[in-house]
Amino acid sequence: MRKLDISIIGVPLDYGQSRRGVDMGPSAIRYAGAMKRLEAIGHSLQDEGDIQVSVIENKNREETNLKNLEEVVQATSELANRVSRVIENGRFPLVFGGDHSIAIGTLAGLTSKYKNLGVIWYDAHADLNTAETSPSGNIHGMPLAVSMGLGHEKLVNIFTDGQKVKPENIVIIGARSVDPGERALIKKRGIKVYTMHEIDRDGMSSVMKEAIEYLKCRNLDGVHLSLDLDGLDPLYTPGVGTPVPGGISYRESHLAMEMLEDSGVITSAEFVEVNPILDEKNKTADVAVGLMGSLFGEKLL
Ligand code: 4U7
Ligand code: MN
Ligand code: MN
Ligand code: MN
Repeated sequence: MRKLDISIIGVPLDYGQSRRGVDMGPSAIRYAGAMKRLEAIGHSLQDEGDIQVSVIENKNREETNLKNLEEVVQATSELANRVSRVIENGRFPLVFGGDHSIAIGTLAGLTSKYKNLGVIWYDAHADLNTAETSPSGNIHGMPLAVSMGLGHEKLVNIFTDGQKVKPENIVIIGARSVDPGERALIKKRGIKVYTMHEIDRDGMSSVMKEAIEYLKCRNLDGVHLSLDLDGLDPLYTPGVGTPVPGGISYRESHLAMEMLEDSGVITSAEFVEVNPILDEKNKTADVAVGLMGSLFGEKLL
């Protein structure tokens, strides 16, 4: 097992969507014992604290249907800087959200080191909307499109200009709520998606085996895991803002994490969309920390 120097970065951001409370995600995940859990496995942990999220008092806000654009730009720019500093110091970035718009910053920061980065997007949603296709105007439904260089220029040009991730280096796992514009983009760019259909039909073991092999054939210099807790069925993770029934089970998710750990491909990770206000006794944060255990090498025996 790899012994890692892990740096935790919290991002208390809830401006990427419309339900308050997900800004308390980082506290909930810390409270659920993330540090101790990973230290017990043998990793060395450092908590870098939370990045500062500001309310921007800008009277001349530009006309856009993107909600809280300036706030999301500020927080994700700051996060990109922090992530790039962590990897420059040879440490493994582990980011706690916050809503999924934070992935714009994480992926941007990772490009300071990784020039051919792979991404595993574990989510009920594809997060491939742009201002034109978004049904909601919520930026947490856009981070994967932004990282491919599509969307509002202020988001696309965070940290460095343009595309951060190639569409053929992305694998989405657990999709079951995909908007028409997203579906068109998936087809057009040939993005690899394992929906719930493939997980039901072939089993998680076969899906993860294929996903890992697909990424291994792509000559990547790193693979980022972006895990939205709504990828799991809301039975297991009720504390999320956009739950979709018919999701990935608890055991399937642990298996997926264990297979990623066995493969040794993951070089950074983030756990997002934990909303303690919508949760039942911190259940969702507990599941997040359990999954981190499996991802970082905790064994049953
Ligand atoms: B999450 C949605 F319309 N697609 O764009 C949108 F269904 O980060 C939901 O995956 C996005 O939780 C969910 O608003 C974003 C909607
Ligand atoms: Mn989602
Ligand atoms: Mn998401
Ligand atoms: Mn959500």
